[in-house]
Amino acid sequence: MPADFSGKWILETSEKFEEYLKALNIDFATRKIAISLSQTKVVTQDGDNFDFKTLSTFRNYELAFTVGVVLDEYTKGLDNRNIKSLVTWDKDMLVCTQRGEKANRGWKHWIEDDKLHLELTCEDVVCHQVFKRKE
Ligand code: ECB
Repeated sequence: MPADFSGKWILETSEKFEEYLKALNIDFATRKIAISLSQTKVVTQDGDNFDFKTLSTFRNYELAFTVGVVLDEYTKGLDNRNIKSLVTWDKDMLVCTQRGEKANRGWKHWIEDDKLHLELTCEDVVCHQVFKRKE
């Protein structure tokens, strides 16, 4: 059985998120808003087909993808860049590489002790977020 990421998850801890935003060239004012937000991930999973919604009171972001299929992603409302994203499985971890202007960009998701973990990487910065199940 592959890992099951589906459900509603609420942000519990976030390390180096502002540094990550800086690496993406997000301006000071937007960073200050972004780091103060509560974020909710709503994940729908059907085999290798995923839909990730990242929700907040400020902005929302949605990404639908199939594992193993390269996708043209436009990070609308985030850093507004065009990237080529590819998500693959590494054991029970979802690994996304985001090719574009920014070096070493990507993310990883895994589940540990019923918490959803997310590592967001850009250049030499690694942000680590942990989400707990909502209701
Ligand atoms: C959408 C909630 C956060 C809103 C922050 C608003 C402005 C900040 C500008 C750029 C931020 C860049 C990234 C924000 C970090 C998290 C949002 C989703 C990042 C992402 O790629 O999530 C993946 C993995 O869960 C699925 O799309």
